[in-house]
Parts: sequence; structure tokens; C-alpha cells
Amino acid sequence: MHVVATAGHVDHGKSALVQALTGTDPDRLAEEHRRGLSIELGYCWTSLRDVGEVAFVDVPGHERFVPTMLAGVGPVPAVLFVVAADDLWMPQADEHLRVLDALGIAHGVLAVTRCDLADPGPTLERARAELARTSLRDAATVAVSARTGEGLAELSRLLGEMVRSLPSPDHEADARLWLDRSFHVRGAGTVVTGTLGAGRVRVGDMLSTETGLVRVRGLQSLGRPVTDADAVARVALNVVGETVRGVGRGDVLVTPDAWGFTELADVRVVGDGLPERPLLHIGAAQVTTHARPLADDLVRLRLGHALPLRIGDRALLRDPGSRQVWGLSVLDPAPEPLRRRGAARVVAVELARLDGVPSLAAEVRRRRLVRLSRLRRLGVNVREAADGARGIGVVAGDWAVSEDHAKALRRRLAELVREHDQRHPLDPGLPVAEAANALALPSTDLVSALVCAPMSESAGRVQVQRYVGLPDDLETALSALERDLSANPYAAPTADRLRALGVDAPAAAAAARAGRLLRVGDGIVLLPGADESAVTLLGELPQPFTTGQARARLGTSRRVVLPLLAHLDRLGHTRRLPDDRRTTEPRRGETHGGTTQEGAT
Ligand SMILES: Nc1nc2c(ncn2[C@@H]2O[C@H](COP(=O)(O)OP(=O)(O)OP(=O)(O)O)[C@@H](O)[C@H]2O)c(=O)[nH]1
Ligand SMILES: [Mg+2]
Repeated sequence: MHVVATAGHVDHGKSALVQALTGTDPDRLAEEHRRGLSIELGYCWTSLRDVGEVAFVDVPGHERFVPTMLAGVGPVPAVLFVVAADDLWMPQADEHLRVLDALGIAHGVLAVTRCDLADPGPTLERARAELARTSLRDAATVAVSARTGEGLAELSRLLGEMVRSLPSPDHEADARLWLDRSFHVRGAGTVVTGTLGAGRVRVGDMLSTETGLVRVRGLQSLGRPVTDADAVARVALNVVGETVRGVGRGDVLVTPDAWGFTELADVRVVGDGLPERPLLHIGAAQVTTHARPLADDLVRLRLGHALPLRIGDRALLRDPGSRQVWGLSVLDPAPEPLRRRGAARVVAVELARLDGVPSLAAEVRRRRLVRLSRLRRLGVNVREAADGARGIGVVAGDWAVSEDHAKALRRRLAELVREHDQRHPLDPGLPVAEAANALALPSTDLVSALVCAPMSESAGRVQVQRYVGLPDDLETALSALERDLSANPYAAPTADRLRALGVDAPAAAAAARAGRLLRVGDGIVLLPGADESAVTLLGELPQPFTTGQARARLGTSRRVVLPLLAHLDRLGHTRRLPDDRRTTEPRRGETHGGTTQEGAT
């Protein structure tokens, strides 16, 4: 099934056209017939040749019913835009078009209707020019008359072509059903209807609301009882459960445990002049918000009530007073509260790097220590975590630690073990539980996963192998260097600093042999692993990158970056081009870029 919403100015012929296409009048209410206009959303369907069933959500055009229109188009991926041949380009045509553009709806057909009343030419030209400036620029156009039937066959053909070009929804995805209607049926109880945008619903399913669970007792699609329905679909659900009462338009039913309901979201907004309290429209929901600007186009929204949002969700902000709209994409539906001064600035810098495509590596890196189940609820495909995806240092059970954070934790763990052994020379080895505590880690499995040479774990304790041959004064010097470099990993100690610590060339060589220092060039030493993490950081630069860009990304000087890049070239991690720029080379078993959508098989 495909679902198409209508759009267009009041009284321009949307409902008449839907009726001509489907044989059903979308205006169900007596009041709608009396007043000759649509008030509520109308639902009809037909079967198109080579395409199958197409359901229409017919929206009202009157300016007072724009929120209803938004509930209608919100969850629907395609639109039939209707303009009357015998009228001008009107305000709600304009407003509806701005809404569709802000939502990024790119699939549509433009029908200039009532062509029995006037020459459709001028209207067609004007409407095409308006659409050309929006996401609907590629919409096919046709002149029709609901009265005489002219152009209807062509409209059906174009609609069929358009819906066939829609991306096919993922039936295995987690279900999210935005409700646009609820009513009571004697003998059955509560029935809710909505557009299923992703996933599948079945009779017997349990679904979550914000406050509890409901059970799907019966299911109808296009007026017929069915046992299951796959997205995209119009569905009517007979639901039972304690939280059923009061469920209606704007509520949402989702696969239990697969979504996070959030009252806070960091978003990227398109357009200027966002007021402090815009309304958020997503799916068929409308909630009040408080918008806190973070930087440029980045905003933190506090929602009037919680919604199941995911990274990459498109939505709309609207100022009902000025009728202005802003499109948004969700970057982070689970941000940390801004507690410290200057926190907003730090968050804005992080958000500026995000593009609304859920990325496991990026999310683990910015959150440092995170539950994979939490990331999954945000729409991140976490299956790659098991295969050691780039940017992830350690995975233990449900927990993932970023590469950088894992490195810092390992260093600190080794220090803790050495401190412990100094205090308790007869009882060497730090108990794993104590280590978890000292490192503020939520599970001892994480400690075990962090243990690597020169550390080892046995009998519930972490041991550090003693280095033979490294004199005590060199150990002291190395501790000082480890402290320096853990604060600033690419600021290699200067010759003066090394001299002051008594680390001459033979001492540096001995430390390097013992795996305690990494020598990347003459007199340039870093901590082991600094080369690996440099590759990760450089991989994030636009490729190819210059030496200057590499220096800035690593926050270091030419003195360090030149030998470091040469070292990476030698290891095959980077490749130097004839113009002296470089690219990072994909690590074995990995490809560049390429994120997989959640649930894709
Ligand atoms: N002559 C002629 N009249 C039409 C045609 N299509 C619609 N109409 C008339 O135009 C008027 C408005 O049609 P509707 O289909 O109710 O318009 P609408 O866009 O659904 O209006 P709202 O839902 O209120 O926004 C009605 O009186 C229809 O009979 C057409 O192709 N030719
Ligand atoms: Mg209508």
C-alpha cells in the first residue's frame, strides 16, 4: 500500500478530486457537507494499475485547520498538491507548500483542477514556479477536472509513477504509529487510526504509549480486517489496555523498549527568527516547546510532553501567530542537561559535526561510555559494535567505550595497579571491583575488557607486569611524560623537557622497546597508540587533507606533525599525494563512510 496526502488552498477541489479518484467522498461529517468544506482529515483509497492500493489522507484547506492539515501530512511521504485553475495562487496554497518544503517532502504530483472552469495554463505556470523553489521541484504536473473527468487517467498514471519511486519502507524496523483519530465502537471499545510509517503491526502485538502498554485486539486496513499490516499503511487498531483511555490524535504507539520517549532534543533548524515558544509538529503530534538557541542553526528544544524521537527525524516548528514554519532535523534526542557554564558552547561544537545520520562510531565517541541499547533506541545500528567498529575501544555486554576514552581508562588503570602494588607489595594486583569503582565504571566486565598488555587479569585481580631493565629514575620520568601526554596527546615533549627529565636517546629507545613510548621520529616521542588515534582523527578530515589541516586537527605543531605523518605513511595508514596532501587509508576489513540504516537486513 502507498499513502498520499492532499494539500492546497481551501475550496480548490482537493476532496472532489479524491472522490473522483477513489469513488468515495472523503468528507464524512454532516457539518462538512453543510458548510461545503473539509474540517477533519478524510480517508479513502483506490487501486491503481501496476501499483496496487493507494490510500489518500485528504486534508482541509481552511486557514483555521492548518494544525489538522499538519497532522495529516506529517507521517505521509508523498503529496497530491491541488490548485484550482479558476483561482489565483492563494495564501494556504503558499502555507501548505512551505510546510511540505520544511518537512522535506520531495515526492508529489501537482494537479491543476477545475480545468472545465478556466484555462489551466496560467495557474499551471504559476504553481510550477512556486514548487520549483521547494523540495517538490521535481513533481509531475497535470491539468484535471473532477467534474468532467478530463485528465484523471493521466493523474492516476502520474500518481502510480510517483508512489513507485518512493523508497521502500523497512518492514523489520521498529514500529511507530502516529495516531490521528480515536473513537469508540460499541462492542469493540477504542479504535485508533493512523499512518504506519515504518515497521509492521499484527493482531496480538503489545505496543507502548508514553505511559504504558496496549494490546492490539483487532486490526483493519482499508476497511477490511487483516492480521498484520506493513508500512507504509493506513491502519485502524482496536486496542485494549489500561492506558487506552484518553489516547487520541497526537499520541503515538511504538514497539515496546525500542524507542526512547524524550522531552529534550537538540536539533538543526532551517531558517532564521525562531521564536522562543514554537509548536513542534511531528507525525500527527503537536507539542508546545521552549527553544533555547545553542549556536547558529542549532537549538535545544524542551517539549511540553515526551515523544519517541530518533536521530534523523524530520519535523516542523511553527509559530501560530505569524504562521511561519521552520524545518528541523533531530541530531540528538537524548542530550545531557547543560549544567556547567559554557556547556552549551561545547555541545554546539559537537552538534555542528553531526549530520542527522545515526552513526555508531560518532555516538560512542561523543558519549565516551554508553549503553548500546540506549543508542539503539536513538536509531543507531549497533550490530557493528560486535565487530570492533572504528572509534570504539571496548565493548562489554551492553556497554561501549570510545577508543579515546578506553585509552585514557587503560592508562589510569595501569597507574592504579602500580599505586596499589606500591602500597601492598605483598598483595599485588588490584581487585577488579575496586578498579571499576575507582574508574567509575558501571560493570566489572568493562574493567576486564580494558585489561591488555602490559596488564593481565587473574583470579579477579588486575596485575601489571614489572618492566625489567627500566631503572627507577626512568620510571619516574615516564610517569611524568605519561601525565603530560594524557592531557595533550600530540604535544610531544620538547628536547628541553626530555633533557630536564633525564630522558636521553638511549633511555627513550629503551622505553620504546618496553612498549612505554612511541618514537615517531628523531627526538619525537608520544604515548603508544597515539598513531592509531591520530589516524581516526585524520580520517574525519575532508580527504585529502593538508599538513596544516592535520596539524590543526591534532592540536599540535609542525615539529610533531611532520614526523608523525611520515611515520603514518610508513605504516600505510596514510598516503602522501604528489601535491603533499594526504588521505587516510581504510583499515583492513573496513570501508570508508557507509552507515547502515537501523534494521536493514
Ligand atoms: N466545475 C468544477 N467544480 C469543481 C471541481 N472540483 C471541485 N469543484 C467544486 O469546488 C468546490 C470545492 O471543492 P472541494 O473538493 O470541497 O474543495 P477542497 O479543496 O476539498 O476544500 P477544503 O477541503 O475545504 O479545503 C465544490 O463546490 C466542488 O463541487 C471541478 O473539477 N470542476
Ligand atoms: Mg476538502
